[in-house]
Amino acid sequence: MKLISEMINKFKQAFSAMQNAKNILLVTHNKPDGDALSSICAFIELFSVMEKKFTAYCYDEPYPQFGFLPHLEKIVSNREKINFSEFDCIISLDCGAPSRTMLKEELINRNKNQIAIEFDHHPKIEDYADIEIRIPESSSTAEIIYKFLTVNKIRFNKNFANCILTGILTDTGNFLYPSTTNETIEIASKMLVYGARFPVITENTYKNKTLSGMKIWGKAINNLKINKKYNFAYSVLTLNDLSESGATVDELEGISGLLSNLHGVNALMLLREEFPGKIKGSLRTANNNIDVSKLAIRLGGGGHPRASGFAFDGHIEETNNGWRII
Ligand SMILES: [Mn+2]
Repeated sequence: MKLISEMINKFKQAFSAMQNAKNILLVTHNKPDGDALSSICAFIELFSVMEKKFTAYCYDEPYPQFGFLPHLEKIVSNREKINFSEFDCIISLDCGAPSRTMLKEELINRNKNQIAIEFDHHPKIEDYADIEIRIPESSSTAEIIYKFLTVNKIRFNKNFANCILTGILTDTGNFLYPSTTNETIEIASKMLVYGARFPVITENTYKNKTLSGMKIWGKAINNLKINKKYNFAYSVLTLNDLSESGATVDELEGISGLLSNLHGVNALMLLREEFPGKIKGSLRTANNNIDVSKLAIRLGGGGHPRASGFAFDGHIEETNNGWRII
């Protein structure tokens, strides 16, 4: 396991802060994906083993497809149930930006005796944590948690294993995205030894498409075009595409990953109007010499060099010579 000593120290510091804490708040990002939920469930497992008092919070209710994760039912989504000042330790997981906790104000204005610990693999956006554990080269936050548990000599069990493998599989598109390293696969393999159930995870996270979901994926493939000058592929999903397919916004997850299988292009962009007047964009590349996050940042977003996103106000309209954004 490659880790610099600074990171090992942070892992130890974070663990001792957790040991000293009286009441811990765990929080992951809104619209939680597999990595977000796996990360929070892994910590619920840890604090159950350690017999710590904690509350796990996520602004949006977890999607039922993740019901196979241990402790998922313990995640609270009712903001009223959270009295922020009660906690002496706040742990944010996989959030990218503090705003995605949906508790940004509270986090930024926390009391001096409230320690904030951040675990994340997204590039840094804002400084707010007392202990910032950020490894942008990691495939997933789950992979970072594996290292945290290992450094602190926590005994792995089936629950940890299922959480960590789920985070890795969902954030790497089952090992297909370029964020997958030999270490990622090594960790995944260890998780199988500890009892993670690979088929259960893929059945629930990957092989779970509905007819409307398949149709919207088909639309995105159908709308795919290539700009020959820049060898740049792009596709759009209009409001109309979404309503015709009957797909929900959640079912759009993973489309850009699918489109990025297109061979031989420099990069790919997917624009989708999920709500009237609100456009979301994702950028992907398989080319190590291209950093799509630079373009995403120019467009007000951010992300990783190989996978980033942005959002802006506008409306996608189909014209005789392609699409237009107004
Ligand atoms: Mn993640």
